[in-house]
Amino acid sequence: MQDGMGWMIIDALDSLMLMNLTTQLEEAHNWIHDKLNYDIDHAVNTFETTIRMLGGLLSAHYLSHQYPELGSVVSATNQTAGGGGGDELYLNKAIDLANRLLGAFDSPTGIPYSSVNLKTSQGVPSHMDMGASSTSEATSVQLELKYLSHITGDSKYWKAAERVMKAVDDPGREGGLLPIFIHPITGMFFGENIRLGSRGDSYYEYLIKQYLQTAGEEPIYLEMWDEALAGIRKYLVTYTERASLTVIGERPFGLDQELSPKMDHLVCFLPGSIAIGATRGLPILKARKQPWWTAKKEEEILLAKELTKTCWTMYLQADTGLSPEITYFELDSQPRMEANVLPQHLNKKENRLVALAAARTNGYSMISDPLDNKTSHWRDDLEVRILDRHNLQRPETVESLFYMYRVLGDDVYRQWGWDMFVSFIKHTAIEDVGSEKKSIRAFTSLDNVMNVPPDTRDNMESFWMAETLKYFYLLFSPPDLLSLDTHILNTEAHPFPRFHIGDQLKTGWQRKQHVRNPS
Ligand code: DMJ
Repeated sequence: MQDGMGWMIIDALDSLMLMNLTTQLEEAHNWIHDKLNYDIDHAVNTFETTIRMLGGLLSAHYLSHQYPELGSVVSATNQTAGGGGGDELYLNKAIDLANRLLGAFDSPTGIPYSSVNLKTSQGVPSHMDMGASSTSEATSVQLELKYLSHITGDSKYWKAAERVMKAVDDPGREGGLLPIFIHPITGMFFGENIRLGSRGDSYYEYLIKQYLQTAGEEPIYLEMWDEALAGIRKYLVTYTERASLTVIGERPFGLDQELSPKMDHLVCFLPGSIAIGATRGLPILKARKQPWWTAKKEEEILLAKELTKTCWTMYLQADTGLSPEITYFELDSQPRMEANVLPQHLNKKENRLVALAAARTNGYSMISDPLDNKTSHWRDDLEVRILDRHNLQRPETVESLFYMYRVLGDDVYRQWGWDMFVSFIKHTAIEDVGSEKKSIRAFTSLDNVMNVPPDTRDNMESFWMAETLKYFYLLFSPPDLLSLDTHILNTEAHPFPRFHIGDQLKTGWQRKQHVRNPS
């Protein structure tokens, strides 16, 4: 592995294309051409390699074909036969990588092992958690595998992806909410920890995105998403004690046990997913005219707005203006849940939304009121623990700001995004001390966002360039750049086109008939 796997380079490829950074793109292209070799005797994480490497190569392939002016560094040898732009280098590398990754899915249940050796294509179980795989990791490789089947016409990737989805759905878990570990040998969930933070998050994200990916031709995923969102609202959505901020809690010991008021920054992907799920990627004014629009969708949009605001408080609470990794929220001693804030007698749907907003927010008009920086009632609802004060330059909040802005067109999301961007530049940019001109050499994660100046970490995750910066860029771009009614972005922000499923590919499985808990 002398030259490494080029994580940064490949994860950033499509950002370079979208931002028209042609010099860097040419260097990246040449490195991939000359150095990238996946024939290495080394175990890699199945999920991370799929979302970052396979996802990055596939979106570079897509953009270089669809927008040749963006991927304009193709060498003659790699050019598609017949011209028309495009670069087969990315697709060839993607196919080679995917064939190696497929060995991870060769388990008795089809649930992928947590790692895979790229040379032997042998799955490697996790060294921890009794060999169980993370639920979100097993279920967040589907968009990439399915898109590859669509491009190549080879259904083997698609089938591997669908087999996992059947395996996690078969047990028929209450409210569509899954524990965060699942065993690849037995197919049994491991523990009862249910959360939308680490190891749970992108399971939910990929339900709605799988539905959108195939232009609505796999309705099973809309059903699963609707069920899970109802489960989230029933078991996890709660409100803070003073300011009635809407929070997604965790159920570490199962749905019938106590709600934990812990919210990872990772959970902040959720409002964006709810917004594109409700409108199917359309701007809201268009979505409201569609035959499938219902009062429930309005409630979901309300929830997305409330959650985006909560995610924004995670930034606003810190002196750096940047969010810590985890925030704890102060709840009532008996946490208020949506079901118990809604007046029981309400059944007329035109009143439900108003009642929902008013009753939930306990007297505060949280949606329209700006958060007053001078008064502290909302600040007293947030607590950051010593071990959780770091910031890895994660994307989830700006990701949701991007989706909320595209769907709702409310400038407040650009304003919050701009404030966040300024804070990132101020506190995570490392200046080049050697140069005479003031210039930025790199960016870094932070150790403690609550102090100014913050302690830095000398580490930059590849999602900073793949996701966080791309979402900032897209937040301020015109809506026809990666239009959301024709694209989806994978969980690492790599864009793929939506497509029709065709005759060769099919879902191939049905949900078992469980007595599923009504919402
Ligand atoms: C990324 O790799 C992906 O967004 C993943 O879904 C979650 N973790 C990081 C970013 O926080």
